[in-house]
Amino acid sequence: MAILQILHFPDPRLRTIAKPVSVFGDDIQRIVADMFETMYAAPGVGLAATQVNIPKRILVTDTSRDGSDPRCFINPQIIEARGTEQMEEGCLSVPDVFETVERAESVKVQAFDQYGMPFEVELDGLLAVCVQHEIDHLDGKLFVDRLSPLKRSRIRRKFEKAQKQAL
Ligand code: GNR
Ligand code: NI
Repeated sequence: MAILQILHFPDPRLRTIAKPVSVFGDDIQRIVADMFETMYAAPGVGLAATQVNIPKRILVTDTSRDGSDPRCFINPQIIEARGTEQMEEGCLSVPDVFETVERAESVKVQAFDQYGMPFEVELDGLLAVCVQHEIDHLDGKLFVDRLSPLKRSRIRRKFEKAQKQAL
């Protein structure tokens, strides 16, 4: 297992649209194991493969806070969405920024597990928000894209400045 490096906004690789997984083999299981290790180490409640520069439609979550609810969604699709909810979100690719985002309150998701087994699940609360946030990553979107243009450009300037100073 390995802890993978997480890309930071505004890295253009975060804009990649991830490709579906078609073969479920050892390489996918290794990616999933590394993603769990990376998410727990961060720590975060979710991680999309795009964030660790793997352009495949894989996401992992654990919203339990004690490591008791690991979930893996491969090729996830939202087949039903209900209600709206505002929640304060953060992102491991946009460190130290927390802003309120509006999303569906509950979602029904169809996906495959890491062994290629299809499943369907209805989610609400933080887990529903988290899965929508991760699916956005797989589509090259970030939660800052859902904020006002003014807020987004302020955040972008802050990160560009920080990156220049790090050189
Ligand atoms: O750790 C995370 N917390 C979080 C809080 C509210 C809504 C979404 C998230 S996901 C985030 C980890 C992350 O960046 N996943 O892509
Ligand atoms: Ni994120």
